[in-house]
Amino acid sequence: MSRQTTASTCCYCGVGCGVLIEHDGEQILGVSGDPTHPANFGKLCSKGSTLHLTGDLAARALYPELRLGKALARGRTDWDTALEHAATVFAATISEHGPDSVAFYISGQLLTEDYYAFNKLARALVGTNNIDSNSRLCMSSAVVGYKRSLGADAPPCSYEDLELSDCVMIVGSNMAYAHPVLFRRLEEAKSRRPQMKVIVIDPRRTDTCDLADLHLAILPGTDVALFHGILHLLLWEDWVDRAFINAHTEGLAELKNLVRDYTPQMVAQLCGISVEHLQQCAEWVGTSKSFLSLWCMGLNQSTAGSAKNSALINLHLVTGQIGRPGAGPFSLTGQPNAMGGRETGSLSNLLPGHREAANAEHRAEVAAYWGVEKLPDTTGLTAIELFEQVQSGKIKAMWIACTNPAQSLPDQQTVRAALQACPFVVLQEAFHTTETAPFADLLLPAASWGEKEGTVTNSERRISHVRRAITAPGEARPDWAITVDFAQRLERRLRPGQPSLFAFEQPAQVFDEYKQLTRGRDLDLCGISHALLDRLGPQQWPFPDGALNGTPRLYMDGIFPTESGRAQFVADPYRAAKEQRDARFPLTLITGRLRDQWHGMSRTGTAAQLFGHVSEALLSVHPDELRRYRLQNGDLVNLKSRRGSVIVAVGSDDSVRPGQAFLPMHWGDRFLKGGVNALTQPAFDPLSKQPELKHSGVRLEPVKLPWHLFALVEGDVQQHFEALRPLCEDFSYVSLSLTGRERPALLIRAASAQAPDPQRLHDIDQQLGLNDGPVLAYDDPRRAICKRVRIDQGRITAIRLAGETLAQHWLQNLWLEGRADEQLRRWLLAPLSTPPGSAGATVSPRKTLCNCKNVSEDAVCAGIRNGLDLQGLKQQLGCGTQCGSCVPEIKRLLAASVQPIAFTS
Ligand SMILES: Nc1nc2c(c(=O)[nH]1)N[C@H]1C(S)=C(S)[C@@H](COP(=O)(O)OP(=O)(O)OC[C@H]3O[C@@H](n4cnc5c(=O)[nH]c(N)nc54)[C@H](O)[C@@H]3O)O[C@H]1N2
Ligand SMILES: Nc1nc2c(c(=O)[nH]1)N[C@H]1C(S)=C(S)[C@@H](COP(=O)(O)OP(=O)(O)OC[C@H]3O[C@@H](n4cnc5c(=O)[nH]c(N)nc54)[C@H](O)[C@@H]3O)O[C@H]1N2
Ligand code: SF4
Ligand SMILES: [Mo]
Repeated sequence: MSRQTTASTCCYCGVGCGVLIEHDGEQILGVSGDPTHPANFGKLCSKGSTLHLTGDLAARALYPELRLGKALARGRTDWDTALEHAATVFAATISEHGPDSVAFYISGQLLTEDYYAFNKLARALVGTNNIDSNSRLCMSSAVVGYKRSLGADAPPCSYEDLELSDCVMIVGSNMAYAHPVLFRRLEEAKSRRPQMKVIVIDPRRTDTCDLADLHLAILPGTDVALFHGILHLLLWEDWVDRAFINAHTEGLAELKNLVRDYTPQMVAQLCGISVEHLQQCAEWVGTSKSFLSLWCMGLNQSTAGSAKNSALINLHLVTGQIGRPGAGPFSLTGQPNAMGGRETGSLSNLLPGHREAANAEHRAEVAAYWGVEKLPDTTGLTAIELFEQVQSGKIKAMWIACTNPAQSLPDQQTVRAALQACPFVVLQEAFHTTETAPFADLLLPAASWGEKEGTVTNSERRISHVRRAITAPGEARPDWAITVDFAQRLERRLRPGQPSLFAFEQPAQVFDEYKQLTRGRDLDLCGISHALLDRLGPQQWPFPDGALNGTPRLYMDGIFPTESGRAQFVADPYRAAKEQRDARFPLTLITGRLRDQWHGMSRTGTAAQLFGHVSEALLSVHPDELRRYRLQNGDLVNLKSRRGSVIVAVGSDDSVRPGQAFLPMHWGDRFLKGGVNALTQPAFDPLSKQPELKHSGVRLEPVKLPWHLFALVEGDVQQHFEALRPLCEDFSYVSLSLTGRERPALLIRAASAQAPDPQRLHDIDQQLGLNDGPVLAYDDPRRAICKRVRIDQGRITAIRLAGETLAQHWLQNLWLEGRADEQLRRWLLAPLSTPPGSAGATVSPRKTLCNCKNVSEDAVCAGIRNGLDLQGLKQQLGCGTQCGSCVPEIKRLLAASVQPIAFTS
C-alpha cells in the first residue's frame, strides 16, 4: 500500500495531542503533530514525536497464551479456546463463590468504548462493583476534590486559560516533563506577557521551576498547611471577593475558624519556607486579575489528597477566581483517557454518566437503561483493597487490562503475593514483557496505539476521535472487542436464552449506547458521535443534543451542581503524611516522572533514543546527604523502607533538598532489580483511597558488593533483554537499560557479594556472543580482572567486564564513538583494570539533552562557555528547535553559568 496519513491522538499523557500517523497500512513509518488539533496545534513533545520508534514487535504480545496449572508454562492457544476457557472459569467462580469473588482492574489508557464495555460487563452481567482502575493511583483525589467542593467531577477550565491568566500556580506538577506541550504554551504566553506571574510549589527544584517567578520548595506533604496559610493571609488582607462568596458559596465561616490558627510564622515553619515567600505568594494569588492553578500527583498521591485538592479550590472560591477566562482550579489529568474513565464510571464507587454506585436512584437509572433487574449494591473494592482481598483469597478470578500492577502499585511484596495466589489471572496486554505478564494464567494480546479506534477525553474535557492507522500485529485485537467477545460467552452461561447485552459490532455503536447515559447530567455529551467528531473535530463537553459547539468553561453563571447550587468551602485541617522522618528512616523518598519515559516503560523502554536523557536508574540525593553518608556519585546503596529494599546507585543532585531523596517511578523490577515500588506504601487517603506514592520513609545503608559486572551488546536488544535479565536474577544489584541511537545496545550493570558460578558467566557470555568469534579476552580471576570485547569489522559490538569494572564508562564511550583502536587492544591484553591515561574511571557516559537533534549536555555546556545564549545555542547546535522539551534544562544550565543555584525557600 502507498504511504498515507491518519489523524489520531498521542497515547501518552492527558494533554491529548493530535498526531498525524504516517504509515503504509501495515507499518507506522512516522509521526508528526496535527496542526489542526486544538490541544497542540501541531506541537509534540519528546515522547509523542518518537512514538513511531517505540513498540518493538519483539516485545509485543501477539497470540493468546494459556496456562492450565500454576506449575505449568503458558502455551500458545487460539482466541476461541482462550475466551471459552476464561468464560468457563468466571462462570464457575461466580456461581460457586458469588459475583464479588471476581474483579476487574483496568486503566486510564483504555479508550472510552473499552471502558464502557468493561463497566457493563462487571456491573450488569457479573453483578459486581469490583471494577477499579489505575486512575485510583492517579486521579481519584482530584475526583473527590471537585465533587466535594464544586459538586461534580469536572475540570472547569480550558487550555487557553493558560494563555489568559495573570497568575498561574503550578503545584505538585512537573509540567515541563509530564505535560510538556501545555508547558510550551505557558512558556510562550509568559514570553509574550512577562508580567504574568508563575508560582511553582514543589519540594524539588524541577525543570518546571525554570519558568517560575517564585518557587516554594515546601516540605513534602505540607500543601494543606500552605493553602490554609495563604487563605489566612487573603482574609487578613481582605484580598477576597465578597460578592462572589455571598452569592455562590457556603461554609466560609467554619473554614475561617480553622485557618485562623494557620499564621504565617506557623505555616512557614511547617512548610519549610520563608514568611516573605508565603506573603509574596498570597499577594499574587489575591491581587492578580486572574488566578489559575494547575496541579497533578504532588497533590493527588497523598493520604491527604482529597484535603489538598479542596484546600486549593478554597483559594479560588474565596477570590471568586473560577468560571472566568484565565481563572479556575485546573487539574491536569495524567493518562490520556483518565477523564473518559471517570465519565464512564470506571472506579469501583462510580457508575456511567458521573453517577454513584452507592446511590440507589442512580443504580436504578442505569439498570433500567441496560435492561437488567438491578445493579449490585455492595461496595466495590478500590485498587489497594482489591489486591489485599486477592491475597487473602476472597477474589478468585481477576481480569487485568492495560495496566501493569506488578510494577506500578505500591507495596509490591503484597501485590506479587496476591497475583501469585490468585487462582485465575487474565491479562489483556499489548506487550508480553511487563512485570505482570509472568503472573498471567491467560495472556490476551491487545491492539495498541495506531491499531485501534474509539474516543478519548483530555484534561480540558475535549473528546477526540482516535483513529486506527494499521492492523494490529499477530492476533492482537482491540480491547473493546476482546471484552465484548468474552462478555457474550459469559452471558451465554449466566443468562442463557436472554437477548444479548453486548450486541456491538463497531466502537461507534458502543459510544452511541454509552452517551445516552450522560443525557441531562453535568457532562451531557449526547450531541457527540464519532461522525460529528470527524466533521467538526475534537469537542469539549458538555455538548448536549442539538448543541452547535462544545463548552470551553464551566460555572460562568456561578451556579454549581451541588444541592444548594453553591460551591462548598471545605474545612479539613492539615494532617502530616503518614511516614514522617525519624531516626530509623531519616529520608523522605519522593517518586515521580522522567522527561522521556512512560510509566513501566513497556513502550518507551524499547527505544534506545529515549534513554539518552536519563540513561539508568539513579537515586537523587542532595550533596550534603552524600557527604553525610560518605558516598560518592555512582556508589551503590541499599535503599530501605519499612516494606522492602532496593540496591541502587546514588547521584548527587542539589535540586532535591537535604532530608529527601528522589527515585523515578519508571524503574520496575525488569530494569532495576526489586523496582521502585518495593519501597512505597499502600496507605491511602480516607475519601479517595488514593495511595501515598510520593512519600515513604527510607534510609540508605552501605553495601559491600565487591564483584561487579558490566555488559553491553548490540543487535536485537529485546531478545538480549529477555534472555539476559533472568540470568542476572541472583545478583544483588541489577540495572538494565538501552543505549545508543543508530545502533541500539543493551547495557547491564550488576553487582554481588561474590563472583557467580563460572557457568553463569559462561551463559551470559554465550548470549553476548563472547564465547567464540572475533573476541579479545583477558582473564586474571585471582585479581578479579576479567574482560572481553567483541570486535566485528573494526567495531566493538559486545563488551563484558567481570569482577572489576573500572573501565566501564571509558569502554562505553569507545563503543559510542565506534573506536576499536590500538589503545583498546593494548589495554585489553594487559593486566590492567583501570582505563589508560587520564580518561579514568570518572568518565561518565554522555547525556543527550536534545533528543530531536541529538545534542549532548557536553556540547551545550561547551557552547555556553563560548558565550552562546539560548538563541545562539539553537542556531549553532540546533538544540531546542524542534519539540522544545529540552529548553527548560538548557535555560537552567545557562542560568547556572551566571549564578549559583540555591533554593528560593
Ligand atoms: N514523561 C512522562 N509524562 C507523563 C507520564 C509519564 O510516565 N512520563 N505519566 C502521566 C501520568 S499518568 C501522570 S499521573 C502525570 C504525572 O505528572 P506530575 O504529577 O506532574 O509528575 P510527577 O513527577 O509524578 O510528580 C510531580 C511533582 O510532585 C512533586 N511532589 C512530591 N511530593 C509533593 C508534595 O507533597 N507536594 C507538592 N506540592 N509536590 C510534591 C514531585 O517532586 C514532582 O516533581 O504525568 C503524565 N505525563
Ligand atoms: N512510585 C510510584 N508509583 C506510581 C506512580 C508514582 O508517581 N510513583 N504513579 C502512578 C500513576 S499516576 C499511574 S497512572 C500508574 C501507571 O501505572 P500502569 O498503569 O501500570 O502504567 P503503564 O506502564 O502505562 O501500564 C499500561 C500497560 O498497558 C499496556 N498497553 C499499552 N497499550 C495498550 C492497549 O491499547 N491495550 C492494552 N490492553 N494494553 C496496553 C502497556 O504495555 C502497559 O504495560 O502508576 C502509578 N504508580
Ligand atoms: S504532551 Fe507529549 S506525551 Fe502528552 S499527549 Fe502531547 S505529545 Fe503526547
Ligand atoms: Mo497517572
